[in-house]
Amino acid sequence: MREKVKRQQIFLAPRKGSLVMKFLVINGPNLNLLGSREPDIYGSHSYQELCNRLTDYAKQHNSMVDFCQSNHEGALIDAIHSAPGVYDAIVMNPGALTHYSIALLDALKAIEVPCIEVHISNIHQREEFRRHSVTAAACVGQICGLGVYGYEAAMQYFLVQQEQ
Ligand code: CA2
Repeated sequence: MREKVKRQQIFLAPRKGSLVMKFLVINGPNLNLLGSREPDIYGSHSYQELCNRLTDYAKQHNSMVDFCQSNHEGALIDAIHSAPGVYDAIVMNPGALTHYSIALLDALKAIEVPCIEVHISNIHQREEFRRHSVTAAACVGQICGLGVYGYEAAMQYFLVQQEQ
């Protein structure tokens, strides 16, 4: 009997080194050009630097992150469809597709993986057409105007939620 209890305790204890969360970070059209121009709006970090920063952040929190950047709407939809059963949370900057892609909205609605929408710039301080997000309706929330830190803030939100 004592032997049985011991085995149960071993099974229930969190495995040393096991992942806390698996994130998928999706970036839409033109975000591969980060850092190459318009630094006043999008900052000076390159896309690769953003990925490195988020990879480090995930590692510090015993988590992992995969990235998808595409200039093609269909590829972004495929990435969203691939998330269930693989990732715990999505952090997504749909780029300009934010403002008009009902297809991305439908893809996010079709899955149960929670998503936070991130924008590097403050879309509410910019042109009128950037102020509305079509995709945010399928997201837990939206972070904008905090630069690339916004991606990290979104990951942190999911990590805190996961702890509760
Ligand atoms: O602020 C954001 O993160 C945006 O999602 C960025 C999109 C824009 O269409 C959205 O309204 C707001 C554009 C991304 C273009 O990124 C570039 C970055 C550097 C150089 C060229 C493009």
